[in-house]
Amino acid sequence: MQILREQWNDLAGRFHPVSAPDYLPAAQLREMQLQRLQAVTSRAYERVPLSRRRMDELGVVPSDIRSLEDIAKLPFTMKSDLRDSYPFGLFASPINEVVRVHASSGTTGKPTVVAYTREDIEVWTAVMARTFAACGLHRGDIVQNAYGYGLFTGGLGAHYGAEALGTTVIPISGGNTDRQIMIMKDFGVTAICCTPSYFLHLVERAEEQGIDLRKLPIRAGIFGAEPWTEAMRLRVENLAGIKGYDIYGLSEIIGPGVASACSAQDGLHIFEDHFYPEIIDPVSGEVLPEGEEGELVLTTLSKRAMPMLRYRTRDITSIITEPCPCGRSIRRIRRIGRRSDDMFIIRGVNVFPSQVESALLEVEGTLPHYLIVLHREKDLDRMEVQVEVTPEVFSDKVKGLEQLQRRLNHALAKTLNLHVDVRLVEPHTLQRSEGKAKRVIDQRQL
Ligand code: DLL
Repeated sequence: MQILREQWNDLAGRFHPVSAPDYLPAAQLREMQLQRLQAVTSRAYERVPLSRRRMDELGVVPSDIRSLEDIAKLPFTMKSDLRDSYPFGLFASPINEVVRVHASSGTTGKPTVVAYTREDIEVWTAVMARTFAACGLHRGDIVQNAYGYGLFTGGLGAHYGAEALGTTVIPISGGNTDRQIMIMKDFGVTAICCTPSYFLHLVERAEEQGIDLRKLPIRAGIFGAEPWTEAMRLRVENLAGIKGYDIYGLSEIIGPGVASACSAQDGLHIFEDHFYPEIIDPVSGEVLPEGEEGELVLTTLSKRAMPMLRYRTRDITSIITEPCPCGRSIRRIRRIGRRSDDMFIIRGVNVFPSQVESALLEVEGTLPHYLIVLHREKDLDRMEVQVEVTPEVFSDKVKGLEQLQRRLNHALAKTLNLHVDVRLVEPHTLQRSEGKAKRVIDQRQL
């Protein structure tokens, strides 16, 4: 923390000392990763009974880790391991060294709990400061932090990082959209942090109030916490006259601050001095060659309170092998458009919600607010996509709506290879979320 506070960043927002680890020469980075991997493996083995048991079962001891490739010898950690050890079973630090806990809401039953020592908070702060720097923010920026504060990691994670970088933070948290718009306008906000779906809601509400965000000083959106498509990024950038940066993270690893887009807006740089990425085949668990698409597995290299060895994120991506034009040497992953567990199967066809989003955005006249409803009719699976139309289209003649429906049917059939029932709904009928959007309702009794 001390070091960060003493650091300055140049107003051009390009290179500054906060971001120095982003530019480490590859050989130096690999060496640092190996040392940290050896240390974290020992820590987990010595202090976390589950890690020791799993390693014993595989006949692996920490001294077997002699190269980075040896990581493949270690056991995976899964979400269910956190649930089964609820609440504090995976802590590697005594509670008097744990200065913070967060928890994910958990759709079924108990939440999953994660812990931080003071050193962990410092690392988190540093990677979030590097995130904001990569998104072009600097001292003098006024940052509206609309990620939720509380057990969710988004609010406090972004808060500490933005403060450490020297920006002015408005800790507004999520919700109360009218107040968000008032503050954005009155305080001359230059950047906002929230989920992309919430930002879309905010733009729409501002428009209703006759406020055009393109005329306000806001120039950047630091968006993440849910999958969103490249088409959605372009739409949002256009509507609000901003640049939309994709940021990625998950509570089990640290929260936001695992990976971030940069000025090139092409993939997300992983802060791999702290989080070691692997891509595996989600079915066999085998490590895939660099560049291939599969499930992202992350190992925390410096986490003290709750080290994670080979955590299976379920997020699908690939590592980009080409160097980035921004000059950072840390590797990039592709935008995460889907999770291995958000796929559903309709009449034998695999469908991801992100494919639906891309198809809808190809067609003019709809708002990117949509909901997928799955149901069963006479033993046959049906998929309905409810999509809001723009007010202009809605007030149009029936003929226009029919044409739009046909175009959407066609775009969806082309992308999914599947007939989908499209239901056009009035603007504002689908529920808006203040955080992560819910895109699928499955009413089939499987
Ligand atoms: O969502 C942490 C976060 C907060 C990230 C704010 C970015 C900004 P969890 O609630 O544990 O943590 O959810 C983690 O959300 O495994 C992904 O499936 C998804 N996710 C997060 N960021 C992105 C993104 C936070 N940029 C889960 N693109 C992850 C796609 C994302 N999915």
